[in-house]
Amino acid sequence: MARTIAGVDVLVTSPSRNFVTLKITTDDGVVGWGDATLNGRELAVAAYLQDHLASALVGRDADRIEDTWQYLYRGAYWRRGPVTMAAIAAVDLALWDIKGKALGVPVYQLLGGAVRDKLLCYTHATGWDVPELLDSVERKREQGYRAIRAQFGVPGLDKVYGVTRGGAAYEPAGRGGGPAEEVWETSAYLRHAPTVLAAVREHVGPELKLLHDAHHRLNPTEAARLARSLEQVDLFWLEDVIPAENQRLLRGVRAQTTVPLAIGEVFNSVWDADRLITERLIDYLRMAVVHGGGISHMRKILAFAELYQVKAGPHGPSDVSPVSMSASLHLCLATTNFGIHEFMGYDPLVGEVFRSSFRMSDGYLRPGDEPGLGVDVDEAAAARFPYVQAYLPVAREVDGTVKDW
Ligand code: KDG
Ligand code: MG
Repeated sequence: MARTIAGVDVLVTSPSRNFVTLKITTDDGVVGWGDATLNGRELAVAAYLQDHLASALVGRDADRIEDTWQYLYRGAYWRRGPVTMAAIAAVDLALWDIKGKALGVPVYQLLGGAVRDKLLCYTHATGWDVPELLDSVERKREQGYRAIRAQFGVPGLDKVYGVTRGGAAYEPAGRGGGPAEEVWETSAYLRHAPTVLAAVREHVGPELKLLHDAHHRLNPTEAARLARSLEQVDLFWLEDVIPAENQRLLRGVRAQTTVPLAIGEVFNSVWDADRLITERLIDYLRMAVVHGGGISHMRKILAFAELYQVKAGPHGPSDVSPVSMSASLHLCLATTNFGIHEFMGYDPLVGEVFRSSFRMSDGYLRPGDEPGLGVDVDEAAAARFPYVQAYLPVAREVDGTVKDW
């Protein structure tokens, strides 16, 4: 018997940071949750869902996940883009959650069943100078992590994105007011990065998996120089060495280095990633289910990537809500070409709103046994944390020119 979508509600909540959450309720009382968080542009996705999708969804067959995906993607005429794809992802995740709950199975069972028991995850270490960074790495090692992303300050600069001083926690979005501005100087970074990462490698020994994110700040020549200077550090990956849309230019970087490359956290559809996959210009695809159209689209992209020996290395910062984190866990459990997942962790307030059954220990993420995606949202708690304007910072060159992300 068909199960019909009866209610569509959008929640915007800010337990330490903003999240956009979609609730779909069926006529027989099953509730599914989706994530539509787009860091710094949250209200645009909330409006897309509320003003343009909600009424079109009510009355549809909740079991027809693929048909609903096609209806929202092909039917709208306007395709792709982060706002559209995050909105479609939220609907998709909520419908997978509903199907799992209705059938009494975790979502990964619906995707063919697990091909592994747990996901290897990397987390973040950050410190302005080498002693602070090593301290941060040690704290993450004590928590059991076997893979760590190391970010550090640059002499001469006041701030560097993703880097804190004095052991403070890092959060991508600054809360209250407009975007902060930071000055960036690539030459100083290129001089400094090899020494710092070599010091980290020497400190941790050969086994720990070390990663580094260049946050799209380099041109291909600078990227090749950086990668070559890091060959001996044995990085697990070097991330976002050039702006993600400059795909053809990645060939030049690739030809110069054997350091594994990861790109794609800003991608929204297979069309953003096809050249990188088919020419195997990357080793890891960073797309997240919330920004890549949900489980339905991401599983096709990962199946396509499998043909080219490109692995999934999904984005998992604090701005990917526990609902998407869990959806990504279920998808990656059932995906052969999974490599590693980012797990930045959440402020304790996030746990007051999102009750997740996944567990992180020993550097691995494991699912719970609940049917569906295994995340429940406490709506009363969500209402206690209203939206706060928050943005990623904007970087400028020393002369004031806006710099690439
Ligand atoms: O919203 C964007 C941030 O989450 C992103 O900049 C963080 O680069 C990032 C990463 O790899 O987690
Ligand atoms: Mg990144």
